[in-house]
Amino acid sequence: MENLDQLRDDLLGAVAAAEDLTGLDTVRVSALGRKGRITELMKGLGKLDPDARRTAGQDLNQVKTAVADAIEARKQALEDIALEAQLAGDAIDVSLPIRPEEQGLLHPVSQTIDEAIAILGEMGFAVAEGPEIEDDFHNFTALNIPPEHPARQMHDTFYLPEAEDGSRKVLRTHTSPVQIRTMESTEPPIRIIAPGRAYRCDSDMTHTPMFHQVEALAIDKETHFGHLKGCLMDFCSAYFEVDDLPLRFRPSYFPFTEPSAEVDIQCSREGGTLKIGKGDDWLEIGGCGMVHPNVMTACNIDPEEYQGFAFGLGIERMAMLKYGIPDLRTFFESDLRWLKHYGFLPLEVPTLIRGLVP
Ligand code: FA5
Repeated sequence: MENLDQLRDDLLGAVAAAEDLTGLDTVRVSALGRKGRITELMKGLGKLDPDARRTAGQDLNQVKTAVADAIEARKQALEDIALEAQLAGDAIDVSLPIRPEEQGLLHPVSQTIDEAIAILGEMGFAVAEGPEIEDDFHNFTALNIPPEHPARQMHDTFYLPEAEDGSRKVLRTHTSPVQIRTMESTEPPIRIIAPGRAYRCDSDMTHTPMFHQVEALAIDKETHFGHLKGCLMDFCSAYFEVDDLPLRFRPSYFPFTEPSAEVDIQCSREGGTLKIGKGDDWLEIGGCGMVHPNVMTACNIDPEEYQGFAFGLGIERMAMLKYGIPDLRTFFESDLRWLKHYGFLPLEVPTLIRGLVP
């Protein structure tokens, strides 16, 4: 029988020297596994005579127990070391500076819509809504633009695929269909505004394929063009925060209003910047007029009893002028530098105290 003291010392030394759980398991297999050194000695006990077997058996069992206990103790110690290392790696260093947090800003379109609603709301207009995918009747026909009418070509329309009945819906080309939907469902007097998106196949410095308008409709008895002018002038002075705003009504044509005008604001574009109220240029911000009797009749409102005015202003054009943004296409490029420069703090109440760009 091998020298058991030597064997025990060898194995306990190997257990103590195991640096990780894998190394420790190798020692365990070499000692106690199926072909381990202790196991082999156990198998050899049977060849000894009974007295020698008893003594050798007891000695061998002591070695086996000592080695097994040492392995268990070392295993526990190695697991503790591994846990300590993991905890040390995961530790939170409270002295590190916090990561910078990005704060979102309101897009100038949202800010302008908020401001327009605040001012027109104060004047007594309520907000109305309509679908962006509109039928031909509400976008054109009820607005006195029958099929084949040349005015349909003024709106570079996005058409949806033809339905089974041959009709084709459109992406609304303006917010004016909300006028029709409101007149269909509401008894006069009416005072609504409809801010929202509109779509036209158009793109240059002052046009984008998707843009926003705010529509206004007022229907009452004895409403006249003076009301329309006064309302628009008061709105523009409040929005642009300028008392003697250089604004002009330019005679124009819309099939759904008569008479009709376009509203222009004086501006300059010198040096690539847009400035309101200076220079000899004009930027159109919207169209307006007295609601055409045919439109009232299509909505079952008697034009002999009621009159009304309506206007539709381009939100981006209003923002361009107020904040000096020269190219409308930049509104929708999602450039973070642009958004940071022109954006507004989200929790700011729609404000009228913001000054014009110098
Ligand atoms: C209209 O859309 C009429 N519905 C406005 C109206 C309403 C007239 C009620 C009378 C009564 P117009 O096509 O001119 O009109 O557009 C009105 C304004 O929308 C323009 O002055 C401009 O400010 C803005 N606009 C039109 N097309 C675009 C575009 N592609 N991109 C950006 N803004 C646009």
